[in-house]
Amino acid sequence: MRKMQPMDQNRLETLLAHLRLGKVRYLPRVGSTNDLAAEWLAQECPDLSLVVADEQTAGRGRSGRRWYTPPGAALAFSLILRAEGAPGVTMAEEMTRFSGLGALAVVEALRGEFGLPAMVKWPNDVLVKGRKVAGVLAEAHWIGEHLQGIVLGIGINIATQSVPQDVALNYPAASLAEFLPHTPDRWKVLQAVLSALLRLRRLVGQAQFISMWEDVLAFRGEKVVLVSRTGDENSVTGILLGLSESGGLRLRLPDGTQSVFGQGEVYLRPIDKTAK
Ligand code: BT5
Repeated sequence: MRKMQPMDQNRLETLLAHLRLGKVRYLPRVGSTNDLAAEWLAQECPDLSLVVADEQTAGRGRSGRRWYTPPGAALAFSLILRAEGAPGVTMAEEMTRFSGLGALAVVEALRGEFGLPAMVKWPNDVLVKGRKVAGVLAEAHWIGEHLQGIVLGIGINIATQSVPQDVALNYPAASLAEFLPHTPDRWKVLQAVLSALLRLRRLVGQAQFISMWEDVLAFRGEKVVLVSRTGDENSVTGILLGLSESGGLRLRLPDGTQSVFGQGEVYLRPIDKTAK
């Protein structure tokens, strides 16, 4: 196995200088990059500031679930998107789109840079060959009624040791190394994802963005179940048709009608893998 390239603050700044981000911060170890980025956002850091960590000791998924980032094996980072950096986009109303932005950027990077058949499991997971290689956590931050911005957290499994072994996972997981001849250079992955993010951010409010996202949606045309947060008895089964204008999931229900679901309500499962 190829050894992971070491990183430090200066190297990271040099590596990313051409992207013209805001401030950049590298930490060998942190609780959650999203938490640190949220503190930074509150301190008025510039738009597109970035927190990158080698290891997370309290990485988070949605609804307080855990995200594992062991040292030396994965990518964990959070990009700060200030509200004023995306004119024309009502960030508060577009949270689903921002989860999609992170997932789509990872998909584009994995396809473009590594030729991997990456897909989005709506709304926030990235799958390669049906296994989860990355997750996205978009969190909005407010002062009263004023939206300061969004922290877009992304975790990507790079080397085989990044995949948690002794814990029950909610979906089959894998690392990029399992689909490539060599473990990829995670800093190359970071550069590719950030480039895609910067490009796609400009499109996030447009119809084109939804169709790009829809094009890489996993399980399209297949029977899926949306497991309700309020319990299995409220689960919905249907054929996954695509996305709504706001990035909600469109399903054809057994009675032939169509319905749209928002990301706050449900978890998506293909019909034969209801483990999550
Ligand atoms: C996610 O949540 O998939 C969002 C993960 C976002 C992580 C990034 S890392 C940088 C930033 N800082 C943070 O603290 N978070 C963000 P969700 O869809 O809720 O999935 C969480 C579930 O994924 C867990 O309950 C586990 O079952 C599973 N899981 C945890 N770690 C994993 C890993 N490394 N690979 C695959 N699955 C994992």
